[in-house]
Amino acid sequence: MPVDVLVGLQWGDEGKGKIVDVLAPTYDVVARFQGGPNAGHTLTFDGTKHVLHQVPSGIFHPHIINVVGNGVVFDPVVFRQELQKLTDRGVDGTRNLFISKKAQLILPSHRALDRILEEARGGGKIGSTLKGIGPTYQDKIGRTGLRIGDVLLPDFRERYDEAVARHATLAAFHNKELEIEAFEADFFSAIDYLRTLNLTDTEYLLNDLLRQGKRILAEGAQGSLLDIDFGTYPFVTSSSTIVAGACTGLGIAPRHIDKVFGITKAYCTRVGSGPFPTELHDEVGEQIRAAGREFGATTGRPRRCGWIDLPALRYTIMLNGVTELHLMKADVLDEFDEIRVCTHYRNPQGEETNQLPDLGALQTMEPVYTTLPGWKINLQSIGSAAALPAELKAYVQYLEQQLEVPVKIVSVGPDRVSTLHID
Ligand code: 2SA
Ligand code: MG
Repeated sequence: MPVDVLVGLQWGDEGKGKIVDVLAPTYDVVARFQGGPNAGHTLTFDGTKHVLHQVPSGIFHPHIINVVGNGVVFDPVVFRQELQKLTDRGVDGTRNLFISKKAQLILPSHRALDRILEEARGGGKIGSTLKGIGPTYQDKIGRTGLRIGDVLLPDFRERYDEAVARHATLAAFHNKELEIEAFEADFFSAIDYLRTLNLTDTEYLLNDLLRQGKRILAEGAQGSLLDIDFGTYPFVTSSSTIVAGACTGLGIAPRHIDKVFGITKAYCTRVGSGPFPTELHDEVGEQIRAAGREFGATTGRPRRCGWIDLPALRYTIMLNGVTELHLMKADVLDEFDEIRVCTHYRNPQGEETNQLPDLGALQTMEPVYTTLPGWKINLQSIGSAAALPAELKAYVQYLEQQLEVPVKIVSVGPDRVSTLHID
């Protein structure tokens, strides 16, 4: 079964881009199945840091076919900029790149609406990345969206104008104007560029490749706790970020899926609003943020930081059927005397649970911790899993025992080479 899926088990930024980059050489295809320019996948190698938003993380490997699937919302302006950046660094991103004609197109008016709707929420803001994600998925589900394939139709401009007129009505409802004129020239020139790329029915392409025995890695964006159904709704993104999203977002049947890589940090972060039971508001949280350089790869926002949360991880491992865990950014905890792990929650009545309750209840939960000793050495210099300090090995073993899934990778630094495989 040649499709493996990689998903984030927390609120995004688990280090998925790095792992795709490390695993990519063993695959023939890397495919994005949901999300869009809200994603920021950071890859570091040969001393250079690359941040990818919409381009699949297989792009640095010339033999890999990169696919932007139908489940994605696609901003042509951001995409062109990304490809240009890659070209400037000597990477030809377009050769083996295919974009689904069924992916949804993000228009300048979607971005404008994202801002207007977020402002209208007053105190209940989602903390959107303001990339137009929510309004574009709204149009998709409302059956009024424009798709990539539409750019090939002779009446694309009319369809665009109709959509913008509809969006202007929505903005007017909030006493706002779209104010997108300044962005339109850039948008249409990006559309012209888009027409020169491989726009195709990627579900046929992927299934043909499967028949040929090719191996596909589906690259998830954001994290499972931001999933539209199972995340901390309404403080979520607008797509299916769990493994099921790979089937609908690529047109691949479940029977083709084999391994599911669940990516988690050795601690936990969140950008945007919403509940985060283990969040630290003290200097420990500050220390994690500083050591982990925890700022959004897309928006630069400081990320909220806290300890690892086992009830949340058990939940997302269950939803995704995770077959192996990858523990990221262990080196960020190098300086800590002790590492805390939230094992379960306690509600205001003193009752304990190890399940993730719904939003209202979740906000009142108090995390219950167990404490493990820190390792207090610089992990970045360690070259093999066997050489990891005993305290980190004990931490890994504790997680495996609690979560009932093996940890197969421990990452001890941002570079490709700081990725230690456990046999
Ligand atoms: P949106 O823009 O509608 O998807 O926002 C809805 C919520 O989803 C969160 N979200 C994210 N959380 C973490 N990382 C994401 N990507 C960027 C990164 C974020 C950045 O990789 O660093 O640069 O700030 C991401 N994308 C969406 C978002 O914070 C909202 O809570
Ligand atoms: Mg990110």
